[in-house]
Amino acid sequence: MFETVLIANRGEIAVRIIRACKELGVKTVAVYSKADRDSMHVRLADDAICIGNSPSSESYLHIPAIITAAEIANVEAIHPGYGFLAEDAHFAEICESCHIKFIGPNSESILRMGDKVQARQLAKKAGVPVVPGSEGIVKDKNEALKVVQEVGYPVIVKAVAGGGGRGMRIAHNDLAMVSAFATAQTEAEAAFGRPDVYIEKYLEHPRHVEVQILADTKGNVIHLGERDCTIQRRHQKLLEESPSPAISDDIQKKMCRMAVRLAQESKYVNAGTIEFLVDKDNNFYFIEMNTRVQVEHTVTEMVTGVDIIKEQLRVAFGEPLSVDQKSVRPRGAAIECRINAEDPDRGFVPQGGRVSLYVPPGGPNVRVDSHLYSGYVVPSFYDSLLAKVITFGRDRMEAINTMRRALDEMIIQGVPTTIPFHRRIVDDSRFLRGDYPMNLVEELFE
Ligand code: MV4
Repeated sequence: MFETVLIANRGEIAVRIIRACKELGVKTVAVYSKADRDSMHVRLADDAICIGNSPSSESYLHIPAIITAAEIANVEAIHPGYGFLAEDAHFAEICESCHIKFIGPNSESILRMGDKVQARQLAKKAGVPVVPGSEGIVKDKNEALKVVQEVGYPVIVKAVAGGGGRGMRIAHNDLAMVSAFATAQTEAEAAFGRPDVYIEKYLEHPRHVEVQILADTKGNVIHLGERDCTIQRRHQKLLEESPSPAISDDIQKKMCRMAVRLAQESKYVNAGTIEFLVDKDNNFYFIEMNTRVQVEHTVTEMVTGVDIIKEQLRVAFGEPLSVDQKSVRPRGAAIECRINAEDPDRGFVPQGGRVSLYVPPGGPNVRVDSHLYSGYVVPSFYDSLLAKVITFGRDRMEAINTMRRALDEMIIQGVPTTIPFHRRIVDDSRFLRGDYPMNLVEELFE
């Protein structure tokens, strides 16, 4: 196993990775910006190097500073976490060329799956259902109107270099199509440096269900079941659960089988997530693949008992997965609530500040992944995630009851949080029935 690993991230995921490393006897090197001098991941790591000023561009996104820190600390590998450089193929390539193991897929996989049209074509080739839509990139509005003739309105225009909902535009008729197409191209150019867009049939009120896969360098590819991430607000996931309450067992089995097939076909290695949409007729369609560990990996860990970060470290070191498909038997149900420093009653506006008192929930079947402590100052330079509360139950209702109890126990004073939002969601009748629409949040809060 590696001797020393650098964590090129911050906050709760940096703490999470340090914990996995410690349990494997791996030494850890934290990197931090000036704003994060007093943060938890700096305290927990064996060593810590300041890599620059507070803005992400001058620290967590500053590749020369991170590589320099890795060289100085003489680490064998870098774990990128999620966000920041986790899906930056250029960064993975630089690690490879500096003989520093990038803990994740190789740069070629990141590049290919980051191109949403290539990913879609790969899925099609692997026999994985994709949303009806354009073959590839749609060059101009005439081509766009031709695609619409085949699939019919409504359609959604998506950025090839986008993902996670960024740069998407919906159109319900030709007039709207023309402007949506032009706007999506302009936005894609501005946001991703590539104006290329593609078109899909717009699915009304789909469920967002994703499959966790793990693949090692020995040809083993397994899935760890699915997660339902339908409760989002402006493409930000707020609550995730496993298993999905919205799909039948046979759909779930087919979806997981398809996810494994796509990973095999694309010779994927390490942890990855295959995202699907499920429509109201229970058809599922591949939309994109994430080549990183995700915030919500925790609910999969709770129902399978597999430590996904440890598997990432093992695979990166060249070891086989410590589990095979037969030994993965998800049981029970798990729910994760993302506690953000945002005020749900003021449009979820992010707000930093000093946490005067932090009392996490505890007791049976409660897990809290967080970097908070009493007195911690939440910087306003980074995303607003403060903590993830994850609860487990033998069935979904038990997990919900435990979540309700955990949220009532949790104290975070000094900054506004989304705790009241989650408290309302876990009491909402549609949520309790498990048939919540994708815009439940907008309906409840706006
Ligand atoms: C869609 C869609 C409807 N039709 N694609 C893309 C990124 C992913 N995070 C959500 N995305 C969507 N893609 C087609 N063809 C609707 C969404 C969507 C969504 C889907 C399920 C649950 C919540 C959602 C929130 C915003 C957008």
